Formats: sequence, C-alpha cells, structure tokens
Amino acid sequence: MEKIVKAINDANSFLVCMHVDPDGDTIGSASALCSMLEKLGKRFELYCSGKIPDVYMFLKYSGKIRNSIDPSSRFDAMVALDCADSKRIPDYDNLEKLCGTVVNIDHHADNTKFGDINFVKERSSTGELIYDLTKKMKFHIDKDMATSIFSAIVTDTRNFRYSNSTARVFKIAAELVEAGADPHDISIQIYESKTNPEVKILGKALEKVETIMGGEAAYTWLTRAEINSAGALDEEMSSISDSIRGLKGVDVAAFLREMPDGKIKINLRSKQRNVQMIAKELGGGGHQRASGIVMNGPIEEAKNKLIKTIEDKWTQL
Ligand SMILES: [Mn+2]
Repeated sequence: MEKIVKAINDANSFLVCMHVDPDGDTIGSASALCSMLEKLGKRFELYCSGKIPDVYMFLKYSGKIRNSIDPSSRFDAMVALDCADSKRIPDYDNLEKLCGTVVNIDHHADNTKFGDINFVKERSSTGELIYDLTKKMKFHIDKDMATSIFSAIVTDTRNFRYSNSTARVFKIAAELVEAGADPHDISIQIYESKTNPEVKILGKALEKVETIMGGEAAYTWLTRAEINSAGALDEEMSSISDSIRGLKGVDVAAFLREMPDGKIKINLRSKQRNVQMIAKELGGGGHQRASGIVMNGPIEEAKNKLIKTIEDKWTQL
C-alpha cells in the first residue's frame, strides 16, 4: 500500500488501463482514480480496447476513454485496473513500452502479479481497493468519486446480492451514499436501462435453457445468427448467466455464445459450487462463483466439452 501511494505521488503522467469487455468495476474504478489524479494535478489518459457499454456512460470519465493511444506518448506510470492478467489488456505489450512503472490494482485471487507494484487483495471489487486508496491518501470523496466507486461495487456484488457483499462493503456503501452516491439513480442507470435487443436476446436465451445434474446445473447458448437477428451487442448479454442462475434449484449456470471471430465465450455463475475449477479446466479463469472461458468453436463442440467437464468435476466443485 505504501509503495502504491509513493508511485502515485512520484509519477506525473498516467495511463489508466481497463480490461477488454469493460464492466462497471473496471470503468468505475478508473473513473474514481482519475478524479483522484485530477485533484493531484496529474496528467492522465484512459485506455480500454473495448467499447464502453452505454449504461456506464454516466460515470464522470467514461466519455474520455480512448481505444487507441498515440505511440509517441510517454507516461511515468501505467495503472491496470481489475485485470487478473496482463492479457486482459490486449495491447499490453505495446502500451507497457510507453510507460515507466506498472501498477496493478486488482481483486482476483488468481492475479498473476504482473505489475512492478501489485496492489492485489481479495475484496468485493477493484472499486473497494480504490476506496482503500482514497482513505490511505486522505482524499475527500466527492459526489463523482462516490458514484464511481459505488457503481464499481454494485457491479461486482450484483447490487449487493453476491456472497462478496460483506459487512465492510455495506459500511463503505453507506459512506459513499453519505458522500453523494445515489443508489436509486445508479441502479436505474446500470440495471434498468436495457435496450430492446437486450430484452429480446434475454428472452431467446431463457427460452432455450436446459438443465443437467438433476436440475442443479443449467445452461443456454446463442449462435451468432440468433445474436445478429436480435441486433444485440456483446455487452447486452452480460446479465443472461445471472438470469439462469435465478432458476430454483440451480447451483451452476452457464451461458455460451458465438463471438464474431468464431470463438465461443462462456460465462459461468454459481450459488455455492466452485465454477472457477471448471473454467480453469477449460483454459479460463475468474472467481469461485463467477468465471469465464473463451474457447474454440464450433459451439456444439464447446457445449459438449463444457457439459462433460461439469459432469466430471461435479463432486469436486
Ligand atoms: Mn472486478
């Protein structure tokens, strides 16, 4: 913690990096960190290789996030947020050359500690670590920072419903609300601003749900053709796996989809069992109750591999 405070104080220019397929945690953390850097009078740029989902555009710095960085620019430090592995930033190798110290701030248990400085702790979210940083650096948390950190926490605790919603998280949330974060407004922005294609594709995915393991595991899948015909963007399918997990009696939920490049992306969620083990077995990673995999197609083959892995590993999960 001391090291990261020193690194932030010493550097004058920062490249703040989010992970591919950006979510509310990486974006909210970045936005809050940039509020801090701005107050310190530092120069910074925000980078994310993927499109920022519209639902997160209300955060203060979302509009300033770029998806390419001028190769002639130089930064004293790079800050990677919510990235368990440097591969989560697809252009990492090139970007790293433009930066001095690499600061890795993340809450994933399987973090590879790729930074020169690693502020890695198992917390609810990277947002919670940014909160810790504001405390350590004695920052006054203003409304924008509170909103950004609250959004990060809300995203990764799924609105304070996941098992990572600890008493500490609620205490922090209370302080953020006192500092100006509006839970009702943030919830509407993130969860009740669905687009028409998003609702349609959710319907399609739910219609196809199948269960295995005597009803304790459920999965669904979408082909590229189905996704295209609904007109849904990748980011508009982020709640499908959670919806499947909502089935009574289901512990493990899986959602497979065909990506534009033909790869198959799988989201895994669970109520109790360790789905990270399934993800690892198939070359993915993540958390015990929320993991992901990207594997080769075709989708039928990926689905069969996944089902077999769930069946084989079931008693160990
Ligand atoms: Mn996260």
